[in-house]
Amino acid sequence: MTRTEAARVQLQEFELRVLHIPLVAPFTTSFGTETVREVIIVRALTDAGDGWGEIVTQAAPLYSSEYTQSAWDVASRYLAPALLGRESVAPHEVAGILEPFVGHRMAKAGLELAVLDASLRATGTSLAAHLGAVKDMIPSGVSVGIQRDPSALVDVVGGYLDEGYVRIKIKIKPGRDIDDTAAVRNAYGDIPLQVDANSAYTLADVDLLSQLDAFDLLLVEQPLQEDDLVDHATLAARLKTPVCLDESITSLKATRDAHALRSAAVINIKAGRVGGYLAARDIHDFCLDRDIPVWCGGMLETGIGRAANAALAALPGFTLPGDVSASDRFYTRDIVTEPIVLEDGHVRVPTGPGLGVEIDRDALENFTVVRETVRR
Ligand code: OSB
Ligand code: MG
Repeated sequence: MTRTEAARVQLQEFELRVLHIPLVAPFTTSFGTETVREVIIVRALTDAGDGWGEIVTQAAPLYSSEYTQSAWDVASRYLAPALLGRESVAPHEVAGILEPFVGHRMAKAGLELAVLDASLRATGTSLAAHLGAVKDMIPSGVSVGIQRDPSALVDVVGGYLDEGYVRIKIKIKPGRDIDDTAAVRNAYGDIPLQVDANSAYTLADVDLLSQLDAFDLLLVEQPLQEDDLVDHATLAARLKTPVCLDESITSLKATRDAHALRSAAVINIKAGRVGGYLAARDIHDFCLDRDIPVWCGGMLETGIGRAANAALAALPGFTLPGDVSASDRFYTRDIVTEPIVLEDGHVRVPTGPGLGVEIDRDALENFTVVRETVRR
């Protein structure tokens, strides 16, 4: 694996924005429905040029404890000032500088990405090359929200299969699990299929969850709570379907613990959830060494985070298709000039410097609802 250096940069200011971007269709999970993507976009202004990042928090603390206002507050009050207080910063130092502040990993990840982008643009290196990517195209899966009823779900899934997505993930929750899964399996035969519960069950549901074993799923994602590593291990021992963790994997340490406890056979890696793309790479490396399959999760990223996810998913250990789908799966208008598209079921890994995408300034302005600059 070739991994390249990133330059030190002198940070001058961080510009933070809250964006409201309409979704093409409502997205429903076990924790709620979104119709607009509320997201924080970060611009790092440096002596070497600008860099862009995305804080993937959602409007409310339902998927994780972080949410827009918590991320905004901690980023503007503590994280950005800590970075701006340094004479110069290299991307690999960002996590250490922000380490004293407990938690808030999505906020940290967004700032780190902006620094990485500025630094890599300055040296002419792509994020993919910097992380150690070995592919130029990655297979693309799609995460499908809960629909009105199983037959509506079958229709929506059919649309994505027609577009060429190579793996389908459906969201489930109590009362919308076995029948939904059966409907999709029966309609489309042996397509690569998996389910995501977003923590909607408890160990008391083990008999119900074992009914999923009949559907030959790739995996069941995060059936139990974020801190239920022991219960996930108990459940995993009772299921034939591999258990995959998402919410529980908050760090390399959590990954180690989950592996030691046998809580999961598969790991979903999301850079935001683990505090950044460099921490995500470390988790990838740990899993690759131990033959633990990983895949790249998503948080309805804009073109900024989506480009970075494509780079991450090109690392050699990402052996399962991830949730890195085309931009038009969520958005009619993205905030980059060349949004990710689906090409024969795959998405292209950007090769330009840094993120390898350019910001569509008009779109960015149009979707901005709040803006603040944090100076040295
Ligand atoms: O659990 O993977 C999840 C979206 C928001 C929060 C949590 C999750 C998701 C998705 C969508 O499943 C993934 C994507 O396509 O971005
Ligand atoms: Mg998930």
